[in-house]
Amino acid sequence: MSIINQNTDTLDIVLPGLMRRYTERVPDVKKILNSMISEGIIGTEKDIENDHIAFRTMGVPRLGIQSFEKIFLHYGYEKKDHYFFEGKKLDAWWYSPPRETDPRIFVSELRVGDLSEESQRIIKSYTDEVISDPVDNLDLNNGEDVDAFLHTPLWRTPTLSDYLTLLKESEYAAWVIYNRYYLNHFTISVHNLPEGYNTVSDFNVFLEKHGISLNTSGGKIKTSPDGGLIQSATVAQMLEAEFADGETYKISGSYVEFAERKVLTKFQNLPTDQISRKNRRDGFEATNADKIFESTYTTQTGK
Ligand code: OOG
Ligand code: NI
Repeated sequence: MSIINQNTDTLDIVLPGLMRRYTERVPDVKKILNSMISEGIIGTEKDIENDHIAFRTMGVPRLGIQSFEKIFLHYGYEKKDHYFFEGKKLDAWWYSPPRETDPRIFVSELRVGDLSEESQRIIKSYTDEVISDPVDNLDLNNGEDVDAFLHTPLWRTPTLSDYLTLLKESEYAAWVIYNRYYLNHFTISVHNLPEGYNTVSDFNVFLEKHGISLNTSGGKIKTSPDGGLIQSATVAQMLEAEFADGETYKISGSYVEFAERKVLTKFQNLPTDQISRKNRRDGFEATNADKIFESTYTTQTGK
């Protein structure tokens, strides 16, 4: 077996593992998929094209993107463009997949050093428990180990008071201190769906008809300046979270995103049945992403 095949075989364990736990945590996923099936938009869940998945990380030594990305680089993902979110104090990169059928990956990282002394002290009190880069101690060829790693806490359960202090300064920081590497969202590609559902605008109508709440930050439809990437997202599902000492509190979990990628101008004359992923607008867009991050923010979840 070639190295490439071995690595994508492992990816075929890791990706379904992520989707399984995410689907359990986010009831909107099943609700949307079941509504798509009952309305005849798709035959089965397998007909869904997953445009991308996303993760959030803490930018501290031994963790953050430099650690996390080693997992997916090993499976043949390729690091692409960088995005910077000044107001939210975040960096992000996207990764293109080894196969056209795999989702892209979007990974962001909190610029912890840009936060107040107090928030930095709180974050480090947790992340300092990680004394060596955990990905270096992982057998990346063992899909079950990687799956377990992505769903095992790297630091102790936070206290509610630390969570609430972080929430005031950075909603992203509070999200990661509790949710860690849990999948932040998966993304349904809408452009290959049947007429009436194949634009974000039409798909949003379908979602709202089925009682799904959409992120309204910057408007429900987020469009890139070049017009080629159109996105929308649900408001994150709330979870009853258990904090240290058994205290419970409702916090944001994960959400679902929708993406429409337009055919690039130079492929405009291709017959529809010959259009594949490489003929469409690729990558991400910082102005869209900036608003999509807010799907987990209290300004959206508290509406
Ligand atoms: C990621 C938000 C950005 C996109 O597709 O631009 C994003 C996040 O909420 O962590 O998903
Ligand atoms: Ni996204």
